[in-house]
Amino acid sequence: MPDGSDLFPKGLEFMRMNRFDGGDWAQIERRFDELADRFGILSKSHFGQCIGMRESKEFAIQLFDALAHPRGITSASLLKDELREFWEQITDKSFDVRLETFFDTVDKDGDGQITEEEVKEIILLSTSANKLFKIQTCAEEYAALIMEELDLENLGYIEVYIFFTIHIYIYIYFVQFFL
Ligand SMILES: [Ca+2]
Repeated sequence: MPDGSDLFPKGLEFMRMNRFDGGDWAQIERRFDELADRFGILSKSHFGQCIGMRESKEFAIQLFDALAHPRGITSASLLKDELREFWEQITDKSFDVRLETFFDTVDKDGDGQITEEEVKEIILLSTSANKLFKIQTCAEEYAALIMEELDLENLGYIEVYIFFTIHIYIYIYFVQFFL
């Protein structure tokens, strides 16, 4: 299995250890202490800022949900220990762990399937604001292309096969690369 470091979609660069500019845990912890309320609870809306993400707030929220869902966290807030777990997952060096995080982030409703709408949304959310207008006009076309390539049996969704996930991953990378 390749480590995938060259295949990372631009919108997910923060997951690469060497591009993650949120700092080490001590820095994240300091930001947590600043941003959390007096009970030591960090609201979901501060999550992206706390971990030092450059992506949009909407993207950070979708990532938050992807990390919260498998842990059974349903509140829109985090304790420091939970944030530490989230942070460890997104900075994990294992390709499999990062792929899983990526899949869960795309699979917004967490049903284990990726629909065309979800692909379109992740393309939009992982795009930097200055390119957004250009991408908005193409996102539909790209999402359709990805579905055409990966939804081979015309089910209307892509199932959780790692093989497919890797392909989505590469597709989104190239879609952004060429824009
Ligand atoms: Ca889904």
